[in-house]
Amino acid sequence: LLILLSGLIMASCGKPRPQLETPSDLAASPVIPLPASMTSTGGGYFLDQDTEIFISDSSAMLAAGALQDVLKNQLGTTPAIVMSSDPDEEGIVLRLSEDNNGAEGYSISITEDQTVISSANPAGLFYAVQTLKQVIVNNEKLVYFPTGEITDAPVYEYRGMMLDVARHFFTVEEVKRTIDYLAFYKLNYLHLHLSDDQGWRIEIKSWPKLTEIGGSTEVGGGPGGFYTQEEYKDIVTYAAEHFITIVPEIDMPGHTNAALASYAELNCDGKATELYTGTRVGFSTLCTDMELTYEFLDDVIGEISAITPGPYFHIGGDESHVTPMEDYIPFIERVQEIVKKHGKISVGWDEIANAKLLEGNIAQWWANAENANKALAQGAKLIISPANKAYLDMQYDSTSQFGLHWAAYIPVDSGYIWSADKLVPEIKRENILGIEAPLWSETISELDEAEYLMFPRLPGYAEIGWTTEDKRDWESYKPRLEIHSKLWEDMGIDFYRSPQLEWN
Ligand code: TNX
Repeated sequence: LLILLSGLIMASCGKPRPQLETPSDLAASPVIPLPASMTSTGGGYFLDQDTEIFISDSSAMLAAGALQDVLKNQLGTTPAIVMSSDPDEEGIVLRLSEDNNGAEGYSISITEDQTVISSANPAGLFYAVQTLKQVIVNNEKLVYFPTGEITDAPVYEYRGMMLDVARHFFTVEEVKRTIDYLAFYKLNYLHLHLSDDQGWRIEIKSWPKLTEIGGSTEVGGGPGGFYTQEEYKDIVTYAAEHFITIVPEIDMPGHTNAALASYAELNCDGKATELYTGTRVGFSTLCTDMELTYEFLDDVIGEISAITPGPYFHIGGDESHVTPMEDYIPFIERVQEIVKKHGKISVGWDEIANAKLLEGNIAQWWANAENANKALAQGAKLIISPANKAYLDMQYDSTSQFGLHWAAYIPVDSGYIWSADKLVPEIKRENILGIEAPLWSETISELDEAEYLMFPRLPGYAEIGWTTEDKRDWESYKPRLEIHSKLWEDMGIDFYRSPQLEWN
């Protein structure tokens, strides 16, 4: 306290201002994903009981609220949010301005008098708050922002994670916690794998047995579960409040046993299949030459699209090993038309590139570069999710408690050290919509098990999707990641203590 008091000087406004004993260094902040530029001026913008947050437009409210939460923890009091369009307010000013940095970029300018955050859109303001949260991770005693400038913008517009809620069901609360983690790392899409052989997880009002029967179990024979449409809407809203868009997936024509067990009439032979609780893939298919199949899909895609504000509907399309290619191709082509009719853009796993893709549709490369090239040849953009690099359900090594290893073991460094536009020569940055890290759930059934596979790897995928390649390297990333373990502990995340990192 003495040191603090002796350091007080009178600021120009007449209010005593604390001084730092040693210069601060904003540019050394352990921010993940690493911002495009950070420069330090060595001082401190001090926060106290009187600090206020100024916004000029109510659309900045979500970011202001997130900032309020961060500061409440640090200050013990809740800073007020004040409406003002005066750019010179002495406080933290959140400003929506025409400037620079693209749709999701932002800048933060910190002087000893003022902190100004600006962005063209509310999303950028929200990302700036995530950055500030990480800037102050080490600053326990004096509550200040180090002075200087940050300007930042993402490389890719699609930065996602997939959660498989079909193999094992995850509750609404678990999905919301996952959304919190994505938001903290500026990921902006959550792809929900809502159906598979083992379970159907979303209420379809016109086909109620999908959830009554198809939602009643999961891998291992547990009780399964499903989201009512109201619950799904609640997830969508919560995600939107964190600037995250939900991408719903109904996998087809394979991976459909749960639907085929629910309705006998969807089967070519008119007989319902048995529910399935194992982990094999590739044994089921919708009846592709039956008209009812398309009426069914029209209902399913229509009901889900009506409660999905985002632009994408994921049609799966993977591992349809028992659908002959001559049936698969017209099926995928017809389903894309249904998706389009309901106002959505189709995304599918890379196999869909064997069919003719409608303009604007997206292929997700997971296994087969040849398929990815077929998509490119049609002018489609790609989501990059190579299983041997980006699959969160791959084990870290042979001793990992959860996960599979059919594609690779993915230790923390290997999950980080790659670039989406360097995997094969044909696929360049302009062909890529973004990257996604899928988390399949054959081996996990609870959030803390998901956390074990996500952390410490998920922040690496966020950085690959956001930060330019010339700024990414393991030696700079590793110490930042190590510091983040403190944040994970605060958030109650059960992360894996990888031997590749040093944990304090
Ligand atoms: C392959 S990746 C699958 C999934 C499995 C996953 C397990 C993809 C499009 N299909 O059905 O859950 O491997 O890692």
